[in-house]
Amino acid sequence: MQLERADLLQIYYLMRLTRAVEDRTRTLFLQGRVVGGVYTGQGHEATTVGAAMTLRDGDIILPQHRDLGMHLTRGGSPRAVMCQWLARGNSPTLGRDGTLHIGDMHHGIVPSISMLGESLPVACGVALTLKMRKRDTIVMAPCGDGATNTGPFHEALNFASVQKLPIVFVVENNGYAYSTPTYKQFAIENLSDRAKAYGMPGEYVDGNDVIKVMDAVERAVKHARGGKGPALVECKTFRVRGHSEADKADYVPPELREEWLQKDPIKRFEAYLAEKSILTDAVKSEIEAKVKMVVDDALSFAEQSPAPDGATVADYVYAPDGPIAVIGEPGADDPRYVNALDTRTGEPFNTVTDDASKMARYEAQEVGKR
Ligand SMILES: Cc1ncc(C[n+]2csc(CCOP(=O)(O)OP(=O)(O)O)c2C)c(N)n1
Repeated sequence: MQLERADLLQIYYLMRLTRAVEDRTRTLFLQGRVVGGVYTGQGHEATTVGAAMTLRDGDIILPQHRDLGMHLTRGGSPRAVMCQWLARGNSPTLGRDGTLHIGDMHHGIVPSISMLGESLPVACGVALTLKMRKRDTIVMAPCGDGATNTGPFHEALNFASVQKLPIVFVVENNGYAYSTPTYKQFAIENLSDRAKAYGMPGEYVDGNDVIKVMDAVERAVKHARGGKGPALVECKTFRVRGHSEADKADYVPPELREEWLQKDPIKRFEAYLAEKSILTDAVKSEIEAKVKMVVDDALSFAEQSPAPDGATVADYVYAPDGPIAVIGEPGADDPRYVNALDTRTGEPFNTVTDDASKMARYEAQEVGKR
């Protein structure tokens, strides 16, 4: 895959930004300022940023709990992320949800579902929609090694393959599903072998080498975009922190963690860039300053943002009558504005779902029906 100097530095910036946003979040967590748990993808940056870099406008991703790198690479805003961590009223879920359930429909980012593996059938639904609409856009559906042992994973792979859906499954094999090591989870060497059982191409790659990740995922993306159906890439990486920041991960042998710390994806990419004389000390300092500025800005934006208004607590309990959201098609500037299809007429129209009086009328009507 041909990458220009600017692309390589952009990848490096995104990997550093992902790490820095998570580092700052960990500090906020220790200060008791994060509402809910903190789950990081530290060590996964080559996989998450590299995989997402292969996508283009209109493609849809369904990032999971280690995938902040995908979120930021696809255009998710660090300000929104910080607002979500601090549960501010203007966060993507309007302060209503935990840190993980962050999405951004304007950038084709579908929020994750807590139940392991359950985002994968949803990814199939999204891909089926794209296929029915004859788009040449695709879906990227990441999941962990643990998730590959759930029923929805197998159902999704089967359905995607039978329907020839444009999906790239990215399995982030990071050695553990919470405290369960991979050798207690499955009896095969490579999870990419599971692709064969469903009739789709599967390959595995060093998930800590961003160039190799992009290369492999690019092949899968080409396959999916070319109408040949789904493909799977297993990225072998490691979860260098606990399952969440509340987990000390005592069950991970220290020498194993140390071994993987030596293979840190950011350090490896730095060495690669330095060898090509792309990352000089001056360029590195410039990028570090930019990362710091973006993270500082995101945090101060979140700190100045209001808490949710308690009076609105019951808003959004019911979906508005009729419309369904059409993802991947940006609406107006209001982040809560969605393009929609009327389920009765099939006609497109726009709706602002946070219109309080409309919601109140709707809810009164619904309560009256019961
Ligand atoms: C159906 C279900 N079972 C258990 C959990 C609790 N849980 C959340 S994440 C996780 C481990 C996930 O492991 P893996 O898929 O390997 O992803 P990783 O966290 O390692 O990235 C577990 C057991 C859950 N969310 N859903």
